[in-house]
Amino acid sequence: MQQFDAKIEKDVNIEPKDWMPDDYRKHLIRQISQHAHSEVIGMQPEGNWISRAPSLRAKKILLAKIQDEGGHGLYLYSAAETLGISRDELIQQLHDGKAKYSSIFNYPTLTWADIGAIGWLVDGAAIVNQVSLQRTSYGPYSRAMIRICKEESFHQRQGYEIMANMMNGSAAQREMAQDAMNRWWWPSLMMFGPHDSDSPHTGNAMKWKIKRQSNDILRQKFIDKTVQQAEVIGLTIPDKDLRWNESKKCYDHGEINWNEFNEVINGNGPCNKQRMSNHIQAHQEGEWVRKAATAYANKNKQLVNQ
Ligand code: BYC
Repeated sequence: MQQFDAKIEKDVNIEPKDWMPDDYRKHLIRQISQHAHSEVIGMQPEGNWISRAPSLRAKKILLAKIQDEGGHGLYLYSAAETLGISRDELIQQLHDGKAKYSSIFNYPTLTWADIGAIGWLVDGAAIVNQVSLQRTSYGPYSRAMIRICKEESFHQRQGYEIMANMMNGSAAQREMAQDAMNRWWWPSLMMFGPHDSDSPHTGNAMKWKIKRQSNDILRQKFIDKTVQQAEVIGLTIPDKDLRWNESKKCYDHGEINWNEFNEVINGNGPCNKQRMSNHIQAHQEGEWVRKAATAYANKNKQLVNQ
């Protein structure tokens, strides 16, 4: 325990074979697996628009982005597996409702502008959180974050480009972009989790340097950065209480609807049931692929050993 504490104190990464307290291991399995599930479930709202992208260029970019999200899920499942849990167990926890995924992916993508809003706001919020997590204390999670952040910055730019193009377009396109902004702004703020005073896991997460900054600090960073980006392209943030606070040098903002947040994370958001049933169906239909891949890998192992 003393060696573990000393490493945390000196910012030395904890690696899979190092001794670690059980609660640290459990905390990481919970957070990393929820993060992995979010990446994979997050492919669904965007996948909804692959066949309806407005140009071949837009379609190619969207396909590449969604493929990246699947890849992020794989890096993260691999990081979680180093803690002694199998991929099958992690997926089972998701299907049994024991593991969560990000609240944001329970909202529908109604128009093409929603793809812009996801890239700009959702990936933008994810980047703020993940840049901070690059310095998390668990080595495999930290390394996965470094790689993921590089790709997410492209995602954020593709979303902003869609929004900027629509704001330069017709009145109907500007209206569509503003409508997407109105629907995605508050759920994006909820991605950072409850206020610090209501966050049961933040105490341990900060003590063990799993989280380097709290939910509220990261949310504030995201707001301060995004307000200016919205202004540049002429979008209005749907918060009447949003104003610059000169003494604090940051934006004050209105209260988040925590009832809505709690409903969504407890399975009652607009798309929770659809997201889970799609995931379960895809998992069942993919069983033969997993079996074939495992058989192929085992066959190769046998050949090497002969
Ligand atoms: N949604 O004590 P707290 C992406 C839960 S995907 C759902 O503050 P913690 C992308 C929380 O789990 C990137 N649940 O917890 C993909 C806990 O419940 P449990 C997603 C939430 O862990 C495709 C309870 O509320 N990013 O970028 O200290 C396309 C109390 O919360 C949420 C990550 O996953 C939520 N928003 O802090 C496009 C980041 N918030 O577990 C883009 C990694 C809270 O006790 N995760 N809860 O049942 C984290 O940084 C932290 O886990 C959180 C929560 C900040 C989310």
